[in-house]
Amino acid sequence: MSILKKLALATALTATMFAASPAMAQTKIALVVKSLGNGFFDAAAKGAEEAARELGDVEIIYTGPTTATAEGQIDIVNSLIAQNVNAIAISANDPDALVPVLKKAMDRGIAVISWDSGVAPEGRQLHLNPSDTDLIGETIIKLAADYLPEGGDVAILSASSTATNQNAWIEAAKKVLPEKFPGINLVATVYGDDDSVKSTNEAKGLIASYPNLKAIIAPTTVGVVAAAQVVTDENLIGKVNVTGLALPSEFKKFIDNGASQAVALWNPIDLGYSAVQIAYQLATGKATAEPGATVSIGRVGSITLDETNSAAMAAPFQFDKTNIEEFSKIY
Ligand code: RAM
Repeated sequence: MSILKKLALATALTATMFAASPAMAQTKIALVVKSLGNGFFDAAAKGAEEAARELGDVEIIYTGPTTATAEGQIDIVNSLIAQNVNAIAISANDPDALVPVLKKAMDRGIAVISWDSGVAPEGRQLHLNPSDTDLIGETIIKLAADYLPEGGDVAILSASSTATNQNAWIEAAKKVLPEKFPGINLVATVYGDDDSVKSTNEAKGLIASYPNLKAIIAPTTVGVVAAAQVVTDENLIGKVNVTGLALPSEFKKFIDNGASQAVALWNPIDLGYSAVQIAYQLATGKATAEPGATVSIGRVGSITLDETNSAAMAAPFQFDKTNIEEFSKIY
């Protein structure tokens, strides 16, 4: 080999080493969402990037399937294991279907948490709920009941039928219905899979099937927009009130046009930020997931884990015509 070639090779090797070393020092955290193209998760990803900047040595891999299915997420988790990520923070499309692949990830030394929509305890080290599940369950019914003094028929338009978070909120809602909201009659629960087209069709179906429907409660940011658009298009403003969990930036126009009186949500940016703070600490051994442990979530505060290693971030906010404009500029 000529001296020039040797020199060139040495330079190339050094360049590779320099390029590789900062990357090797990085903690790679995958934020796996239910599906891509959902504004709620895009807002969470903003928070994740903010946490990464604050922590300094973190790379965020924001990923998810194109449709909200467990199968799609299983493929993604397998490829993240192959990429040797340090942590996986997942909002799961199914509490059980992901357990085997997430166990495999933990066996390989990858820190695994669920956030937003949980996986069963054996498939993760910790679960971060956005807010208290019972509180959200009651809030979504109250949002409808507040504008139905005489009571009436309401229906739920959910995300996918296996989504852990929506199912938990719906169960909590059903628990409080008979006692706290005796006039509210839940006539149906349907599933739009966090897909705009399917959610639109399901909302249309509800309106066609239940002529006395007074409110559609959609505890999903995708479903709530679809339902409000249907109510708008079918000239039902003032007849059917749409409510649930909505991203102010996407939903402001339906508070403005009266298709909805009020909705609620926690801060999705803070949720993504908190998930990364937690995943980072578990991956680097700075925190341990065990019942009773207090884990810092940076600027958002701290959480204390219950007996299932779960905790809730913060209370939801309510948005109506007095404040949605302000919040719509943030998320
Ligand atoms: C959708 C998703 C997400 C949920 C929000 C409220 O974006 O289903 O999991 O938390 O709605």
